[in-house]
Order: sequence, then structure tokens, then C-alpha cells
Amino acid sequence: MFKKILIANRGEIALRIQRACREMGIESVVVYSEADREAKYVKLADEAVCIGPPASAQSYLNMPAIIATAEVTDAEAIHPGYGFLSENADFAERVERSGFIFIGPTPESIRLMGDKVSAKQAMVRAGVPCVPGSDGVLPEDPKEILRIARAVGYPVIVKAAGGGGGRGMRVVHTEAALLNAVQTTRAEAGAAFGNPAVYLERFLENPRHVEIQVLADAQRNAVWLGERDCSMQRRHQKIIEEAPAPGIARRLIERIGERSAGACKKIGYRGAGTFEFLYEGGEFYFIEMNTRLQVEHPVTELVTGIDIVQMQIRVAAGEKLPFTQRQVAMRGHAIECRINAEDPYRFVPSPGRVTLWHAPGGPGVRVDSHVYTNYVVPSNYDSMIGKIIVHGDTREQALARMRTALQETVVEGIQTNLALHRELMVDAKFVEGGTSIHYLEGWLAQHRR
Ligand code: MV4
Repeated sequence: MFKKILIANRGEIALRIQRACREMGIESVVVYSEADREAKYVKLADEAVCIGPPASAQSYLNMPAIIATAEVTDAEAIHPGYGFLSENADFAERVERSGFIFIGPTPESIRLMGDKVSAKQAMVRAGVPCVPGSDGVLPEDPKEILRIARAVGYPVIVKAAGGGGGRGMRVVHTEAALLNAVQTTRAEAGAAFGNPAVYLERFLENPRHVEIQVLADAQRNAVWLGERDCSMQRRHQKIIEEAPAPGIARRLIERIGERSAGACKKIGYRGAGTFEFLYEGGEFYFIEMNTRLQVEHPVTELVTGIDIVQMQIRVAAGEKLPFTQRQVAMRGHAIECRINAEDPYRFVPSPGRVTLWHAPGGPGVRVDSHVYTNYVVPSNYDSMIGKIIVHGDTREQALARMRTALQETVVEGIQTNLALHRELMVDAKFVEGGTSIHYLEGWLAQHRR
């Protein structure tokens, strides 16, 4: 096992990774920007190195500074967390070429999944059901494009191969609008991702977002750790996640979970990963794979009892997965609320000093946050300041625990979305379970002005 790991991230996830290292008896080094000098994970760190000014481009995205820090501190491996460099194949490659272990998939896997067209083709070959659409990149010929769309059936969605996570896509309802949409999406994709390639899919009008967590070792063992329903989102920012997904038949989930783990074995995937699916009309459709640890991983940790971060570290060190699929048991129900420092009506970030922080507690309550009283939330980064995650025997118990936890939570000095979470936890449709990806935006239009 590694003696020392460098954590190339900030905020709650830097603290989460640091805790995993401590439990495993591994020393950790954190890198931080000038804006994070007073951060909790810096104060608690075994070792901390300032790598640059507040701007991410010069600190948390600064590959030479991060790799040089690993060199001078004698770290053996680098954990990228989520966001920043976590899905950057070039970074993974540079880390390995410099003689360190990248705690994540191989650069080849990251690249394969980073191109949404090659990802989809790999999934089709592995027997994972995908949204019907073009076989690969759309051709130049306008007649061909029109023919493909007609065969797929309207409405269609044009997506950039280099996009993902909601960037670079356009919905088209009529044939008359198709060619313009393709041209515009190509131009935007070329400018944004340096790759103008686009593909086309049938547009699903009212799906849920359900994802499968996988874990694989370097010996081609792969397991799936259940699903997460992440449908409660606004502008591609998830705010609530839960497991299991309410109201979906277990045999359907099991089939899709087994296909996902099977695909990992087929492509030689290593590490933690997430298969994103849209679920509509009783069917699952693969859309993308994330080749990193996700914000919402604690939901899966609470229902499976498996520490995903520790597993990432173990498989990166070459260890075999210490359990088989048959030994993975799902128990109870977990819900996560993401706490954001933002204006609750306009959703603009609300950085500044947290004059009072009081975290909730009690049975089945977990708080992953780097915030403390008098901490100053910097304006340079994402507005998420922590996550409250609850576990219960049933969804009803988890909901009750979350309501209590949210009531106990106090954040003063900045604005947060706590009030929104408190309202959603008693919303009839959410309590019923199974709301779609469009529910929150509709709810906000009705409840706010
Ligand atoms: C779709 C879709 C409907 N039909 N693809 C958005 C993010 C990216 N991961 C894929 N996305 C979507 N792809 C087809 N064929 C609707 C979305 C979508 C969405 C997906 C998941 C979570 C939130 C979303 C919000 C708007 C649109």
C-alpha cells in the first residue's frame, strides 16, 4: 500500500479523501490555492503546499505545480477528487509518466469515455442499452443527416461528441429546424471542445436520471454497487440524490447493473465509475459514463457499507477487490442534500464569512463539509459547501431523518439553499418518489417569483 498520497483537490472532497487516507494509515499531502489558506482540510493536513493564486487555472488545474509537489513531498500517488483534473486523460498520462500512480482509470479509459461517441459505441458493443440514434458521428451530407433523423424519429437531440454533463446539446422538434441546429451545435462544439463532431439521439421528453456506481480492479474484476436517482436538478446541477431509485423494479436495475459491470470487464476498466442512464417508460438508456468519484458517492456508501474512496486507493495500488458481487448487499435508503452557498431565489453564488455553522447529527446522519464557524467561502470556486446525507431502514425513515437534520442545520452570514431543501422534503410529489429531471424547474416556476 502507498505510504503517501497527494490530494489534488479542495473543499469537502479533499477532506473526504484525507479521512480515507487516515483510516488506512496513509499520509496525505494537500495542495491549496492562496484562497484556501484557511480551509479546514489545509489546517488538518499532514502536509500542505500552496501551489498558486486563487484562479483554478493557476492552482487546482496547474499540472506542473501539482506533479512537482508530488515530487518534492515524496508522494507515490495522486487522487484527483471530482471536477478539476479528475477526467483529464492528459493529466492522468503525465502523472504516470512522471512515475506516480493516478488514483483513477487509465488514460485510455478516460479518453474513451470523454468522447461521447466512442463511449456509446463501446457500450453498444458491451450490450448496454443506449438511446436510439445515429451510429457514430453525423456525416457532412445534409440529405444523410435528414435521413438519419427521420429514421430515429422526432423530437431528436443533437449532442457534441466532446460535450457531456449538459454542455453542447440542442433539441430539435421538426425536420425544418434540423440542419440549422446541427450547424450551430457543430460550430459551438468546435469552439468549446476543439471537436466539431456531433451525434444525434431520439429526445426523451420526461425521463429520470438514474446512475449505476461501479468499481473495478486491475485484474478485470468489476462489481456494481446499486443505483442512485439524481433526477432532482436545476440546469444540470444536481441538488438531491437518493438510493435506491423509488418505484423501479429490482430486476430492471439488476439487469442494467450487471450490464454495466460487464462493460467494465470488457473494456478493462479500473477504479470507480458511474454509468449514467435515462429511465423512461420502464426502460433504461445509457447516455454517458463518468470516470471519477462523484459528489453523490456517500449515498451508495450508506446503502452498501462500502467505502468507495478506500476502494479507489486499494485498486490503484494493485489490490484485488476484497469482495465479490454476491457479497454486495444493499440495505435501507439514503438521501443526500447538497448545501450550496447561493441566493435561494436567483441561484447566484453567495460567498463570504460563515458567522455560525451548526451541523446536524443523530442516528443515520452524515455530514461531509469543510465549513466551520468563521470560515470564509471563497468566490473563486463551486458554491457547494457541504452535503447532508441520511440513512434509514426505509425511504420514509430517511425522509424523516433528513427533515430533522435540515431543521437542526444552522448557517449564518451567507445565503444557502437550505430552505429549498426543507420545502422539497415535504413536497407531496417528491415524498411520493419518482419525479423526473424536469420536476424541480417546474416546481420553482410555481413556488417562486
Ligand atoms: C438527453 C435528454 C433527453 N434525451 N438525451 C443532459 C446532460 C447530459 N448528461 C445528457 N442530458 C440529457 N440527455 C436524450 N436522448 C435529456 C438530458 C437532460 C438531462 C439529463 C440528465 C439530468 C438532467 C438533464 C436535464 C436536461 C436534459
